[in-house]
Amino acid sequence: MTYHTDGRVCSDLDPFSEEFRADPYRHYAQLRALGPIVWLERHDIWVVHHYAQVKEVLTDWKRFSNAGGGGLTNYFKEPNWRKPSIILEVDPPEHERTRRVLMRLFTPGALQKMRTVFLQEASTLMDGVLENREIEAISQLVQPFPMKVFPDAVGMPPLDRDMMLIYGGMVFGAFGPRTAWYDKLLERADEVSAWVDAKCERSALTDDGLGAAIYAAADRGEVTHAEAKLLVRSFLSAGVDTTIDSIGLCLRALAEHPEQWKILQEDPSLARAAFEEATRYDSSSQSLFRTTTEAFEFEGQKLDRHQKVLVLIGSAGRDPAVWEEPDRFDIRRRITHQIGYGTGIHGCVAQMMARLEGEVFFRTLAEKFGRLEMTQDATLRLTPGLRGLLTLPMAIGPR
Ligand code: OVM
Repeated sequence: MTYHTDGRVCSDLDPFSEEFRADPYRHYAQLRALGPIVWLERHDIWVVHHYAQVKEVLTDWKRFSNAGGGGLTNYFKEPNWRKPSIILEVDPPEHERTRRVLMRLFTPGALQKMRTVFLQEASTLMDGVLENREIEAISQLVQPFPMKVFPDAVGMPPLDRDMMLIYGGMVFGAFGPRTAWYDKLLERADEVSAWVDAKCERSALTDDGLGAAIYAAADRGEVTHAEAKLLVRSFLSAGVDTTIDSIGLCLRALAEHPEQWKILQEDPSLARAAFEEATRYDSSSQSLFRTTTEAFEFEGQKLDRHQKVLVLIGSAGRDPAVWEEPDRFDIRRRITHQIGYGTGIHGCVAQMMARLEGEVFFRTLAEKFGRLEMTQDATLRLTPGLRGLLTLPMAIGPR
């Protein structure tokens, strides 16, 4: 239902409902048809959903702040379940200092070193998986890869899979509305936060990983040691579930488009392009939040101070104003400007590492796998702040 009050375009669509998230792209098209900015009465938030406005909001950090929180909870008005992130949930000038420390970790040299290790891990993992003919691809093939290479790169001992997925579920689940599901999820918040905290201590890290490099920056005075610990926490928060879900969705896209899988098999060097296209076509990160810092007019609508704005990057990836046949998954698409990692000063700081994980995963898959078919429909992992698969049953075979 759509209506207009005080010149506002309003809608009762709920991007956090299971129904919406089961098939978001159809609903994005409905929203795009309503105009550049729409008021969502279910949550009292604004939403933008065209590529142009998504980009504009993400670039304009002065009027669209991150200090109001990464999710629906408005930090300007209410407390949050965990200490705010000191990189995601702060604005300049504070943000510059913390961002710089993390940005420096992803030099071409550092990524090159990771690449060698990732290739080895992917190869070992996939050889093992290929001993089967039928698999549940999320738990057997997709999850194990980031779950291994990510903590190794950070310098952490192997992560307890269940705890890690519960924590990730909390971080991204708490980006959504306070429902019964939310309360249930956060029942274990104290226990899980304590687990994560312990993982981020300097003494729990090796001395040659990304975590140690963050603490070394603290030794040099670039951040405090307490901040270093929170930056390691940001890695753990943003680095595991996101890549698992992205790889899972890309795998499904390939299985659903056998002609694309064939193209990739014939030329595994397309792996990076395939992963990039999947990040446009069906991204694990569908939405982000910003909060207005003042009252102003935007696209003819009056925005008040401290209002939440939902930024649908998943819809930007399907905007026909920018993409030819946006609903087509095409790994040979010339794609240089998709914004599944966000953009601007808060654009994913580890996006080159994420791309590397995807590239290595799908290159190795293309080199080793022949048969790659879904045997049943996938089931969705229904975390409000993140899109991903819970299960993906497949029939597989070597090439
Ligand atoms: C953080 C954090 C958590 C979740 C996502 C994210 C998309 C960052 O704690 O810094 O970036």
